[in-house]
Amino acid sequence: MASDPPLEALVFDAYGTIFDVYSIAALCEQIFPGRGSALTQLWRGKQLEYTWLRSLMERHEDFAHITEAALRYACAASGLDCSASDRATLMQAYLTLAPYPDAILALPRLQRFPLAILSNGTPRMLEAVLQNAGLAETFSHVISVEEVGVFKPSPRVYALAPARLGVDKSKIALISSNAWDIAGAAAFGMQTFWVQRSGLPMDELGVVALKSARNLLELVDELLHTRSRA
Ligand code: 2OP
Repeated sequence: MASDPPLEALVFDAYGTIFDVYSIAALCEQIFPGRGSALTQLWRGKQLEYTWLRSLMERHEDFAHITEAALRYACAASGLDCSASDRATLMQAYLTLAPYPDAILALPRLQRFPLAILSNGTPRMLEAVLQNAGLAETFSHVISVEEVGVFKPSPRVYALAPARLGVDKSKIALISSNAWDIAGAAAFGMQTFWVQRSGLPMDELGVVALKSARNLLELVDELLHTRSRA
């Protein structure tokens, strides 16, 4: 909306926005020929479901444990026998997920802003995946939900951004490919930019993003010119 104040910081979701969680399908396919894509989809869906359920149950477990639990479920539900060593190989691969090419191209153009990561990932997972992608120096702040012990879309997670950046929430952009993450950040009072990688419609959660685009490159001009300081 025109009434939104100029942006002073950009906060990025990690998994699905900067990093392609489906890039692990190739390894799943190698281990389970013919089943890689379906297993990866089920694994990601259950991983997110477990974050929401554990937050509602108030039984927090970190994202590394949840990701492995979701993998065990996805293999069992698919009738796949996943050995401890296969699980270890897949979990290790989660630390080296491929960054999206558009993220690699867009992020250097946004360095005018303080850039932060705000993610369900543990500090160790985020450090590893950023390092592996050559993005360790790109973000001034890497903020994990482990600081508050609850997952997105809890407002306690989004409150970490203004607290760590020292910028009012109304002047912070949350950039995510996850519609439920956009909804949580918008409900909290941040400006939201949705990277509609899936092509699916916005979830019906009572809020819509300020702007949506198919990838991060399409957002660069909007963020630099339309939404930043006059
Ligand atoms: C995140 O990075 C899981 O995409 C979600 O917080």
